[in-house]
Amino acid sequence: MTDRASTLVIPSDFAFLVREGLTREGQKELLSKFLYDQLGSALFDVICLLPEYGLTRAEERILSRHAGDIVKHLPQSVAVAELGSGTGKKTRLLLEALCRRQTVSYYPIEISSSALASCARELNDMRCLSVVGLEREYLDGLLEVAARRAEGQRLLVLFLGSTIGNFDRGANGKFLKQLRRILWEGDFLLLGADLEKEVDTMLAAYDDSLGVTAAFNLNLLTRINRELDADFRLGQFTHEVIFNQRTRSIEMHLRSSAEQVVRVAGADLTIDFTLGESIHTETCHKFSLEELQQLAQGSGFRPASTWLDSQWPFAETLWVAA
Ligand code: AVJ
Repeated sequence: MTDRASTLVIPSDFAFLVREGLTREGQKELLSKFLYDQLGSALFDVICLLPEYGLTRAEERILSRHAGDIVKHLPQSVAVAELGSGTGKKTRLLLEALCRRQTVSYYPIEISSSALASCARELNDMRCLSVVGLEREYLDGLLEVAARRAEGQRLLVLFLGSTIGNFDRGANGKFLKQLRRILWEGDFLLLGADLEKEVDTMLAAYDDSLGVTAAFNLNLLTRINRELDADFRLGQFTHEVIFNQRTRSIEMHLRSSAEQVVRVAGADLTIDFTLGESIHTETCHKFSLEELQQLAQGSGFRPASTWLDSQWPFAETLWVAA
């Protein structure tokens, strides 16, 4: 791999968006996609192994148990595009089921080149598969896949792991409508969504006892220090997780434990923090089944089927573009 991993976002873009988020009136904010540089992606892989973070294992159980069932809903010839491939481990379960009936073109779309590379490695031995990775934003990548599809071929879009939860409410519907517009009627979306559960369970999933999620969150500041020549002192910020009752979302914050001034030279920026002021770094919305139903219908899909896990409330839902 080349060292492009750390410059996925053209630096000026990164600088611009960091500047915009940190100079905003009221709540300071950094976009959660910036959590996934090479180190952040590796830390997220560790998060998926934490006892408190049941989400990934729930989805793996669903896919290993029901992949055959899911595939039965699909027509003979489908190409598969995935938004945010991660390591490819979960996808493998589904692709194996598909490969029993056809050769498969698989297009992982990822802004993290390190994740893209590990996904390609993970699936390397699957002879029935051709993998074309796209280092793009989701919808840009999907437009490209849609343009390449063969005549008469259906698309199956995978959007797993409850990444949809990273959108604010309202923004998720808008995103799904945009996605729907790229698809043809009869194409499919397989959406993984983490469901509402006991508040303590949700909080612990994002505030684990080993401190891996704290490191994942704080890594964003090291990334800004490194890429934008900033002087965030990591010891002066703490990882904080809250459940926002109004939006029914977990929120990750980095809270300043001192009154301080931080310089971000690469964004030509000097920021004041008051004691206790926070930067909002991620929203992880938790869904209800009714809400998913409404989201499907509101964005031009017809929900075809839903699979649940018996141990951790999580839904895998298959939608058809209507
Ligand atoms: C990858 C966005 C699904 O929201 O649960 C995990 C990211 N952040 N722990 C999530 C995450 C902190 C994760 N998603």
